[in-house]
Amino acid sequence: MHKQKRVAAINDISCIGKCSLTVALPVLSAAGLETCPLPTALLSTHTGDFKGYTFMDLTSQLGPIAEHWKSFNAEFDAIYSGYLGSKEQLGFTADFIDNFKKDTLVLIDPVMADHGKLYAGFDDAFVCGMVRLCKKADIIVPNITEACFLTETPYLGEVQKEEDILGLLKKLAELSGGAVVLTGVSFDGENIGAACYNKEKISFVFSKRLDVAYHGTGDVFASSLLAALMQGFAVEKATEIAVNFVCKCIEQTISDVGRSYYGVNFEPQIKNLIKMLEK
Ligand code: PXL
Repeated sequence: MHKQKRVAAINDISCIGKCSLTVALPVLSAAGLETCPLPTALLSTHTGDFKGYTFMDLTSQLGPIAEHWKSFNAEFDAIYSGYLGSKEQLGFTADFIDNFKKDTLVLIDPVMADHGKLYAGFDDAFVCGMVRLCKKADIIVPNITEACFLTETPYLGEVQKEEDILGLLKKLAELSGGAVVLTGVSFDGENIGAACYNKEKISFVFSKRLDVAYHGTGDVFASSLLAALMQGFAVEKATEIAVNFVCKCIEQTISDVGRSYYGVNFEPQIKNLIKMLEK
């Protein structure tokens, strides 16, 4: 008998731009996971680079959806939170975890910043709220910028010193109490990847840095990491799968010039992810 695993994904729908739920749903589904969206906001595009995007906050729907789910005792093998569109949604997500956690892996991607800056609409109060939410996680997946905001560390830049990364990982692990997978780590500028802090053990996975920047790679990373964790891989191996998948998706996108706002072309690479997830 095979019991299908179910994930609750708390994240936004950005209709164009391949990020958040338009990445999480196909990636997790491809991994054989039932994925139940809790949409935090509806946007015409993501908020980076595009001008004049629409934004509809969906906070008022989240409580009633969770209440309905609770009324028939819906259960989740994982809770995955990404882009939370308001401070109230931090509170909602904390309550959702308290109400539904039961043999459940809680993965929190503290989406709020990149390249040294907070995304549009986020402020210091949101960062403090995110610090509190991270305490409920079994695993957090910040990029370097988010990690610096969470730990009140001055931005470490696109290339970092190993001692600074070790210090950052320890602070993040203390802050969350769970495992940490830190993305955007580069010691030499030539290779880029992720650092893993799991039960006091630190490991790194790198791939070649390609001289491009695409939106949504954090979502591709977190979704494929969760897919691998749900498949039973250890955090270190799951990190390797996620780094390799993101690298393949970026390579896939490079020849599609002029589309850097539109996220990565992960779809043609899904078949490779499925292969990587085979045990
Ligand atoms: O990929 C992160 C993300 C998710 N959702 C929205 C965003 C961003 C990054 O800019 O704007 C709406």
